[in-house]
Amino acid sequence: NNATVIGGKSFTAVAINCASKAGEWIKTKLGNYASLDIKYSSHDLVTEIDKGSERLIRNLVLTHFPHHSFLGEEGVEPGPEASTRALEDVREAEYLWIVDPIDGTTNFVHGFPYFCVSIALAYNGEVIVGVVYDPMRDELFVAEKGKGAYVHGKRMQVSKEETLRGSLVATGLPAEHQYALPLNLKGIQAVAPKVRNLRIAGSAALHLAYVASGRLSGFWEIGLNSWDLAAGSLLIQESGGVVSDTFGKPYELGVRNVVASNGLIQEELIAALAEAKANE
Ligand code: 2AM
Ligand code: CA
Ligand code: CA
Ligand code: CA
Repeated sequence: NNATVIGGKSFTAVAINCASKAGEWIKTKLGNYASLDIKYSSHDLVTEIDKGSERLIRNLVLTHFPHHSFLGEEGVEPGPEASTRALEDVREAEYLWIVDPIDGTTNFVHGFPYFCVSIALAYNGEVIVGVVYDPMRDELFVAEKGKGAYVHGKRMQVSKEETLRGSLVATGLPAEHQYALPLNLKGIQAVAPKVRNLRIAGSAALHLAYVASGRLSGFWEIGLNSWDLAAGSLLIQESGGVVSDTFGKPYELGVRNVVASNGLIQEELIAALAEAKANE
């Protein structure tokens, strides 16, 4: 597919290079950085390492592709309105890089080793490359539209579990406490008794990568952003899974309330959230 190569430079190769370089640097900074800022509340944190990681990725991407657009979490004011506007501003771009420089900042800050770098490239609004890198385990998850998804160079496949009852499912505890957290607590109350068990490990993008690789059968969360979801969604789709909003509408950029799974438990998971009115 020629669309993925310009002047001999593969988009995917650049995405992988950015994610590994940023990830390796982040890892050296674990437990070893100076300043911690609070963005919105004590639940919403940012460090100089988030900003440094984003700068590194942005510089590398724009050196290779100076005419591409770039949307990174740390380039956007906090809060759902600003992030919606920021996406709308660049959504029409031909090539758009969507980057979360550290997904799982709270874990990073506490030394809990579960966070990642998430990098996606969208072409005319459709995600065509997704890379998620976990530096603590040196795990690189890579997907290209129509070409499958890989971890450690091996093709990934979603789990074959057919029931919620037999599923390990993950979710998140949103930092936004007005709307997203209460809604997701309702969802947790509804889903927890129906699944084998729940995991809330603190990185949406890594949870999505785990659904793609079959380690989890499903994931849902309320109030996420494009940089949390874009790369991981392609990983799942290219591994045979399904990503939608909480009503079952197929994933596209701009979806915030997400349900993702191996496809087999998608309806059951959506129904459990709907029954508890935990979907909007
Ligand atoms: P972050 O670490 O990049 O901020 C955990 O449930 C997930 O929620 C993580 O992917 C985390 O991403 C994200 N998250 C943290 N604070 C958030 C906020 N204020 N609004 C939306 N998502 C947030
Ligand atoms: Ca953040
Ligand atoms: Ca994030
Ligand atoms: Ca982040």
